[in-house]
Amino acid sequence: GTPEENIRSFKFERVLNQDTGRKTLNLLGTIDGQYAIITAEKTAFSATSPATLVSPDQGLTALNLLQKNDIYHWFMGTIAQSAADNAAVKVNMIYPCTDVHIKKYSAQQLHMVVETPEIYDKYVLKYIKQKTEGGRLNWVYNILSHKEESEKIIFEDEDPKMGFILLPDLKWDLVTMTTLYLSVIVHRTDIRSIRDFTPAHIPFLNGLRTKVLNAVSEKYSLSRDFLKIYVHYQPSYYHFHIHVVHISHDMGASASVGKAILLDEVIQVLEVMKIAQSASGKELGYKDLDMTYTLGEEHDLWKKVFGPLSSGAEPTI
Ligand code: M7G
Repeated sequence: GTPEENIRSFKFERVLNQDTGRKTLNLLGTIDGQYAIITAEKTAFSATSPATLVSPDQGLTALNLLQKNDIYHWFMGTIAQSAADNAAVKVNMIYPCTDVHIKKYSAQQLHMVVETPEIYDKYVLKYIKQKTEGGRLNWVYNILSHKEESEKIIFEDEDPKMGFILLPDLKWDLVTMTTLYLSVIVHRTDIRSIRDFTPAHIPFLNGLRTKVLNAVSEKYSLSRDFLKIYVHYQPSYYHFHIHVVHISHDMGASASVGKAILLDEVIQVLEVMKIAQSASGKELGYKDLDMTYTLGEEHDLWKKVFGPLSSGAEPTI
């Protein structure tokens, strides 16, 4: 069926997660007998039309006074909406989804873990290799080959080694400037995560940073210091990419310590490694660092590696 037909035939099974602060809801269900995830997020108020909020046809179409007390009044209301240019909700559907998706979108307890170079070599690298197989990166290759989302590309540098594609992240609604969320996906396929970076990559990262900042500030007339540029460790997808987000967008876990690392910081760490490298004669890189980050209990790395290690057992990866 079409995406619209599929989403309409979604059979609800259970709530995976709900965040009343962020106004998001993650649902698990099935479509044609296959698992699917639907995530819904109420959109931010449009900053471009605050003047019409109280208008009965363009803003609050219905109002119901709940209570008043002295100078304080509270109402419940409905608001004028249009799916095309003033939507009430952004809905994402993953269909068919895998077990990994179900875990990722489920509520779960987090743990801080320290990934030493030894743990990385012995277990995590194996996990990462598994996660690059089985079509998990198809969406990335579709973007890089212009098979999907090509009309959304904001900027492309086609160089196979230094190049990349800059385009909207699927999390962005494409209109709300203060929730701007873009991705940079590099053309080269030899970098799975920041663990693969060495001082030799400094020119590559500096070039990327400059070109991305120029392209974004030009396209959206945004001052550069309104942009937060970071990478994830661990990411969900092991093909190197960068997140470019508006400074006013409160991203929650996705942009917090224990998950997000500023690109500028990565470059600085590599600069210091370069100095240490020439002083010691020893090749250095992100593979040599202890990486501290948060992991959810449903994450395979917790289940198979860090969970067992924390209770003195041998990892099962
Ligand atoms: P990540 O750091 O690997 O994982 O980032 P995260 O999802 O835990 O943050 C991958 C980024 O790619 C996320 O910000 C996703 O929203 C985004 N993304 C994922 N998919 C499957 C797509 C897609 O098909 N198209 C686009 N444009 N972005 C995607």
